[in-house]
Formats: sequence, structure tokens, C-alpha cells
Amino acid sequence: MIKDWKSFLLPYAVAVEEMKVKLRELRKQYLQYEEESPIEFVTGRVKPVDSIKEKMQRRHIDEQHIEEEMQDIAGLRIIVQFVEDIYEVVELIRHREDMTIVEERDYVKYNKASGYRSYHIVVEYTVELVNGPHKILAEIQVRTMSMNFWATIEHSLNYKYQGQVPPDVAKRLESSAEVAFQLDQEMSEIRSELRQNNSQESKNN
Ligand code: 0O2
Ligand code: 0O2
Repeated sequence: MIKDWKSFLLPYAVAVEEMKVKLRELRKQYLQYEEESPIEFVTGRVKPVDSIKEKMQRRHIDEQHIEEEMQDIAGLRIIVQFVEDIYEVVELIRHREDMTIVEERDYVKYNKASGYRSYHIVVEYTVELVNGPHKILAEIQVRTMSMNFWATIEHSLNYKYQGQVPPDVAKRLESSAEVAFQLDQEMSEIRSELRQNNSQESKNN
């Protein structure tokens, strides 16, 4: 039995704080040297103890295996403007030496049955504590603002109705996820056309 949850969660809390700073720093660097940044904003949280316990029961995870099997105790979210930015951010993380990708789930190309879209990366990250280095797993979810809008509302509706959303509502949520994705695609096309126009104009000048 984990008696002292505060101590157990300490390395995760340190990791979330450090990773938020590091990922937000990337946005600052982009804006310093370029006109746009693939990262719009970054949020992070340590999973609340009640949610950890609920997930342990649901996924039959025992305490000895919680550190390897519950990959989202430390959770980061990177919100981007365009779908293409998701893949750019994933590559940025892949090339970092302080975060090692151990698993990837592309729910952007292969959305979940609910309609959910996001790119999930599980990374190994080392925090330096007073008693030495400690490796933890963290889950980074990379998604557009439109995917975030949908997931935030769908998550709160599911929470409110305790996962018992009526089938017709679930269907509407699923089709609204498609509408959200069409919006993403339209925005990407608009950007691409504007870029083409700009490069044509600069060639002409
Ligand atoms: P958390 O743990 O509070 O970070 P902060 O580190 O947030 O205290 P900052 O960078 O001044 O300091 O905060 P910011 O950028 O104003 O964001 C406040 C919170 O709202 C952050 O995270 C953001 O990631 C989140 N957020 C949600 N929607 C938006 C948005 O459209 N634009 C921006 N810039 N931020 C947004 P949390 O989850 O509160 O965590
Ligand atoms: P939180 O912190 O409340 O968001 P699972 O067994 O599905 O819980 P698994 O297989 O470990 O999880 O990982 P997966 O599916 O890669 O990621 C789970 C997380 O992705 C969820 O965390 C959500 O944040 C998000 N997610 C996955 N599917 C959906 C969905 O259909 N709708 C929404 N809104 N979010 C989804 P938690 O556990 O809900 O935690």
C-alpha cells in the first residue's frame, strides 16, 4: 500500500514543473528568431490520487507496477495551431537528450472510436532529487486548439454523466470531432495558400 502519496508523487511534480518550463522555453525561442512557433501553449498536471486509484482498478494495475504501467501520472499537453505542427513538435522532442521517447500513439491519423484525436508520446525523464537521480515516465499529449476544444468538452460531459453518455449523444460527439478536424484541415489549407501567395509575390518583386 502506498501510504505516503505526497512522497510518491514528488518526482512527478518536479518533472511536470521542469518540463513545462522547458517546453514553454521552446516557444519563446521560436518567437525570438522566427515569426511563428509550432507551440501555442503548454499545460501540465500531476494526476490526482483519486484518478490514479480509479485507473489502477479499471486497468488492474497493482502498486508494484504502477511506475511502469501508469504512464500519465505526470501529464503534459502541448497545444499547437495546425495539424502539421503536431509532427514538428514530436520531432523536436525526439531529438532532445533530456527526454527519451519510449512509446508513441498517433490518435491523429488513427482517431479513437469516440472521435478523440491527439498525438501521445510517453517519455522517460530524469529528475535530480536530494537523494539522487530518479527516472519517471511522463505522457505528453500534442494536439491542435480544435482537438483540445473537442476533448475538453467531451471529457467534461463524460465526467458529468459518469461515462454514461446516451448513444445518440455519443454519435453527435463523434461527428462533431469530424467537424473539428475539418476545421483543422481548412486552416492548414488557408495557411498553405497564403504562404504560396507570399512566395509568389516575393519572386515577382
Ligand atoms: P499551470 O500549472 O498553471 O501552468 P503559469 O505557469 O500558468 O502560472 P503563465 O505562463 O503566465 O504562468 O500562464 P499562462 O500562459 O497565462 O497560462 C495559464 C494557464 O492557462 C496555463 O496552464 C495555460 O497553459 C492555460 N491555457 C489554457 N488556454 C490557453 C490559451 O488559449 N492560451 C494560453 N496562453 N494559455 C492557455 P494551466 O493548465 O493553468 O497550468
Ligand atoms: P485525464 O488526466 O483526466 O485526461 P486509458 O486506459 O484510456 O485511460 P491509456 O491507454 O493509458 O489510457 O492511454 P491513452 O489512451 O494514450 O491516453 C489516455 C488519456 O488520453 C486520457 O487520460 C485522456 O486525457 C486522453 N483521452 C483518451 N481518449 C479520450 C477520449 O475519448 N476523450 C477525451 N476527452 N480524452 C481522451 P485520462 O485517464 O482520461 O486522464
